Amino acid sequence: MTGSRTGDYRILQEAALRDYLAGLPDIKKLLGGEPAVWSITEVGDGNLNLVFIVKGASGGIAVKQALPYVRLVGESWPLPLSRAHYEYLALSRQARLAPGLVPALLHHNETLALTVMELLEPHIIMRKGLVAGTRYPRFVDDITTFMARTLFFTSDLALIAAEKKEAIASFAGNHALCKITEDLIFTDPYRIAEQNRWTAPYLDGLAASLREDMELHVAISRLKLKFMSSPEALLHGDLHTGSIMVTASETRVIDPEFAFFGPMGFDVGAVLANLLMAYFASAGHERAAGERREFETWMLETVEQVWSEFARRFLDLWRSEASGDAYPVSLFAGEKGAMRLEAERQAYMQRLFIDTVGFAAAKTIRRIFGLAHNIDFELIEDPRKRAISEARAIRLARGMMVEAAAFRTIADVTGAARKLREWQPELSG
Ligand code: SR1
Ligand code: MG
Repeated sequence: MTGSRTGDYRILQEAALRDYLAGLPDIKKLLGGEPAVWSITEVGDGNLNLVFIVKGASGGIAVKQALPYVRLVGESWPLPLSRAHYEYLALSRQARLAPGLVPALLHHNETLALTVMELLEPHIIMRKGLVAGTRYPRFVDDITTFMARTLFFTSDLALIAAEKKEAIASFAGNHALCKITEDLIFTDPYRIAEQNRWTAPYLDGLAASLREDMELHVAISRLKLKFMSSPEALLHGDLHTGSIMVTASETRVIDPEFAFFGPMGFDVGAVLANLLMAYFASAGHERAAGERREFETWMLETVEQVWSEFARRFLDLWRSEASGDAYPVSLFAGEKGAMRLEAERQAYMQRLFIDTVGFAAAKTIRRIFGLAHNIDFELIEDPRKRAISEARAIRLARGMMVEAAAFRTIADVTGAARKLREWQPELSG
């Protein structure tokens, strides 16, 4: 499966990619027919890479190649190609831990920073479906299975200490991608930064207030420290709804190039934040007032179920599959030990919930005031309407970040979101 290390990196445009793929016997066979008539389309709409869809007479594939710079910004922002290696490593591990929930890997070439994967069709990027108001009945089961299994089985609850430390080391080189997160999520939205942007002029006042808000600066700095210094488990690292492809009956998690060992709440918070943003954006996509109420009800139910099902699955794994060096069995013998350990499991989940709430808030604020925005809000054409949706999301996020511990349950979060849906913010301009 792994390609050769010979030759230098070069960006493969259509002709070169065709030749390259034609030289891979298994891929050539899968595509079928003459390479000259394969259709090759560049479809990458993410911030970093090239993505091609290639179709032949009998099949299709997706090809992802890392660029040596940030695509969204250009060559002025170099970025190591090694992220393709970490993405491949993460995908391989996720495929073992959560079978059927990531795309199948067909070929990888380290030198070209290129990976060939199964073509996900008719799957679409979940974010696009949510903007259109589509509900996904498999989503809760699939994403909570993915998170519970990938996080639990890469944690000290499942791994012995030596394995865990080796695993941390194998992802430690992905620090350039971590630095993007450290800057774009945990720092820039709270200071003047060249690449920040927001819905001006309506959110000018809110942007300025974020830069003055010392309680928020303390809270985001605590989260940043936790992100940098808590290698709890192998994270996907960028688990937003643009990294999830869906149909009504299937879910696939893609793009783990930000993978590293970090705090579990960062992944869980990413999913919750992006669902909450889709919820707040929904009002801005209405053509008639109230037409998306049922969708919005489903969104908040989904937020609740994502946390509760994740927690249930994670705890079940802990009760039945714990084989790591943490919480030695010998320290929790007998009925008394079992009861105390169960109480500790509940306390652990409560701490994880507080982390999740905080990270979800950080993920929300960065999409409204930082460099990289999301189409949930961006596709709201009327900037005033967009600003109203964004201001509601920010009000919730500030509370979640500064008073994370006041949100005892996920229903506290959805309850606050539901109330804010009716709140009319005062806008600038
Ligand atoms: C410069 S990269 C901007 C963002 O795109 C990725 O999807 C990550 O979320 C990153 O923060
Ligand atoms: Mg991505």
